[in-house]
Amino acid sequence: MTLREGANHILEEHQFQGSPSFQTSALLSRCCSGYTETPRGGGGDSFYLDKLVAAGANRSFAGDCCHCMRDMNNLDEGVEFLPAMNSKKMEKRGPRRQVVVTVLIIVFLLVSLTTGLLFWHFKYRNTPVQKVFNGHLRVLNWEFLDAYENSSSPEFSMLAKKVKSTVEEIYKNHADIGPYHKETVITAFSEGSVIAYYWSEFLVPKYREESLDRAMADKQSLVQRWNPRLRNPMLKVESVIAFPVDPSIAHSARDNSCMFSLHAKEGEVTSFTTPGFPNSPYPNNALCYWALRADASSSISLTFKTLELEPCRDDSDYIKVYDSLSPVEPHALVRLCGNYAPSYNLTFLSSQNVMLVTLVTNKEGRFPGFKAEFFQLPKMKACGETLKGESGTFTTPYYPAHYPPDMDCVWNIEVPSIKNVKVRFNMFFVLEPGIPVSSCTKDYVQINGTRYCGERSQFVVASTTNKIELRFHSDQSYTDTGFSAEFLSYDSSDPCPGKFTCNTGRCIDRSMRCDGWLDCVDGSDERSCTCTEQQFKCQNGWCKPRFWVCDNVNDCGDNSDELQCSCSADSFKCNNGKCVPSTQKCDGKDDCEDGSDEGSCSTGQTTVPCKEYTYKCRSGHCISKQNPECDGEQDCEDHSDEDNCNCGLRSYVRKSRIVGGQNSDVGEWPWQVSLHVKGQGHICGASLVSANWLVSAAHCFLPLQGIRYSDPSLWTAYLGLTDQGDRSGPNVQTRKIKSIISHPFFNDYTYDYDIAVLELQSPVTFTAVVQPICLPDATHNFPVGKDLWVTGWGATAEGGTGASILQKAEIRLINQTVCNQLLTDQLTPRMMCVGILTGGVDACQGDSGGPLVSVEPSSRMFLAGVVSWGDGCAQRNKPGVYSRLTSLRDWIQEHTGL
Ligand code: 4AZ
Repeated sequence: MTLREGANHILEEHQFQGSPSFQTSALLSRCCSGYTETPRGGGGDSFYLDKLVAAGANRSFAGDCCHCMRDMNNLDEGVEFLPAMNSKKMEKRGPRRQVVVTVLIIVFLLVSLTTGLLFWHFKYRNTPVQKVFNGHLRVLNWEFLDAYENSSSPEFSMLAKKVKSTVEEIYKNHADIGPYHKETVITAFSEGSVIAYYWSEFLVPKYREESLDRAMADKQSLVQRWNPRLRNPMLKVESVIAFPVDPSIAHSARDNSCMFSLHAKEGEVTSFTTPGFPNSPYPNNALCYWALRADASSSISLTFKTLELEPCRDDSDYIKVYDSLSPVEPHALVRLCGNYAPSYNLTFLSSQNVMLVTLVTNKEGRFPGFKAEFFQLPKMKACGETLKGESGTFTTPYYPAHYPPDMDCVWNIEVPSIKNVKVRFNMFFVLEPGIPVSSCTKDYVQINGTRYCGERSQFVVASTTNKIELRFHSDQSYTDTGFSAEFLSYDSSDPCPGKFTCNTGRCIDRSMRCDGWLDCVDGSDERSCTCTEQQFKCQNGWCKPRFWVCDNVNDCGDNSDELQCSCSADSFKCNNGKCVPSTQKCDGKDDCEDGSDEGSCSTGQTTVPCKEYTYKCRSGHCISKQNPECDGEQDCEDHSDEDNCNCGLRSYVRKSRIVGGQNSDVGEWPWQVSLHVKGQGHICGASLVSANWLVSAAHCFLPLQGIRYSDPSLWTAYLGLTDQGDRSGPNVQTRKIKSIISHPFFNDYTYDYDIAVLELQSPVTFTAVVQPICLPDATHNFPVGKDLWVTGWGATAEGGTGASILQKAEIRLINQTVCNQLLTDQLTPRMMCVGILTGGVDACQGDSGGPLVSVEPSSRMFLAGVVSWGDGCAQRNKPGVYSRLTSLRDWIQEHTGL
């Protein structure tokens, strides 16, 4: 295959305790409303009431309550009920009665208000929150002992006790922390002098939570104060810092049934797995910790060899790796869920001699888990270098592994003084979750004051001098695989000799300038163009080949190439661009000649008269819905449209991030088959369509140079293969061929009907890397302009040699009429053109027989074509030709039963 290179609105504590207005309202409510509830001994409420007691509030309650009662009694005494006849007395008493009523109303209002306030205060403002913090501190005046690595050793317990009381002392001295502290547990120690890891639990009123968080995360605020009683504190500590954790994680931390402590052995690789791996799935509702350590002057390299967890969701099972022995977010290196292809780089480096791996699982799902390996290596001393010369290469530390956190590297690059220098990043992965590439505030590459971060395809940064300084910074959390770059010297007057220079500095072929294709990532090759006779001028100014106009593809970007093609108001636009009167839509006749006016004419499971373009259910009834097979909806009454749908899905969700390159990942195309002939190696491709059957191209089995290639005994099928050099790998399945059936109408001159089916001598086993592709129904519509994928080990350039690693290319389905013009009327209805008309991406010799697949909206992949022929490979305006599966579908069914 040839491929172009591709609120603190709340009262402060003193107000809470001493505010006169607050005390008054509390008093009225408790006394006058008869609220006599006393503080309960335990639970959250007692905490706040204890505080009131401490502030003397109870005393003032009692005192003021007496006044209140007295006032109330006075009022009661003043209300006298008189005989109605005593009008004189009534008149006399009238004004006094008004006063009494007014006072009563005021009292009532005050009581209601206070009750409300108290209710709000206890119910909401003071709701106690349980908070757990994970943290670490450095003990300066203590030597590390190996025994500290074992939490059940007496040495560990002794030091843990000391650290605990020191931490408690520090907390006690802090007004935002001390009153709320419940418990602190020391979980681990590591070298340097001694770093202690711990978690602390707090019970804090909601409105004090923020100030607690702030105080706990502030290195400056948590300082050891001299306790006058302890003239010489046993431990001298610094860098006391902690971060909140999910309390559910911290609580399970008390249960050490799934906690492991491992120390790297010099020159050895240590492996560890999830419980039960690989024979049984990891447990539900689990929290597991693996504390990894290395010697003091070493760092750790950790690799997940296999990893298969529950697919990623918000609450799915996950693994988190930390550059610390404390599971704190600011030191998190990665969060992993789902599954990863074996080639995905899952190697992580630590900045120090410790690492923590945690597994958090929910209550459902059964998944295998992981196998991981780690070893120690000397801590990196310097990062970056001075590079001199005409050209050279450099990478981030440990590339392609994830670079370590907390790094700063500087490369000073200098080329000969008469030249300028540019840096080309061939791979660039400096992505930090949640950080927009516009800010690059965490990990970044900086050149001439500009920061670059995120995931980028190949790009170039050029300097207008012979020197360039490149800085790389990684912060304490989340790392990526980094970059691989080269520096090149160039002549400032001609940066791209014989080529066009994109504004990004990239050099492209001159022929690519103003050809309608964006070859420079910034589109600079298509700006300031004068459109030629053969080109159409888009409204936005781009020039595009005229034959792209009205091809159903928005080539201009502003759709202006498709605007003059719309059908009149009373007509219907067919998928092939043809206009038919609206009255002909759904009239039971294929007026469009591609069935599109008769597709999607009925709803639900309504049956329609069977036609060429209607989908026939197994019952014999027909439905009018486009592409109903295996789309996840039951369209036929007998559900036959959703039968035999165990196809077209990859096992690995995460693929390797290969940008620009076109190597396939292991398991990325699990239906791809390599057909070998004894003594000749790979000859053709094929597609696995069931456990016993392959689909390939008839021309692969034509006799040649006296060899009868139609003889099945010559052939061996390799399945689950990615690298031709690794055919004996554990995932590869080999099968001999039982029979080869080529289409009887195959024409070895025109290559019409270029299709064959091959029966395997024994069925294959479906695995993560061996899966069948879905066969489309004969009525399946693959629209013009759709992106399709072609894969194979064919030649990487016309006349070149085959690839060792399975190649992939994304190409577009081209309008049949347009293509027939380009290929001088050589197309038949059994053929279709798919390619990139600018050239550079195509199938080539050796890809023949291999799959051309379409990703359907259901995410299943369907076989759309079989690599057949072409006028050379990857030439401009010479797309590859493929056998059209839908036209040959009935024949496949006849011979395979599928
Ligand atoms: C071949 O010879 C071949 N460019 C396959 C595909 C193409 C050309 C040649 C398409 O097998």
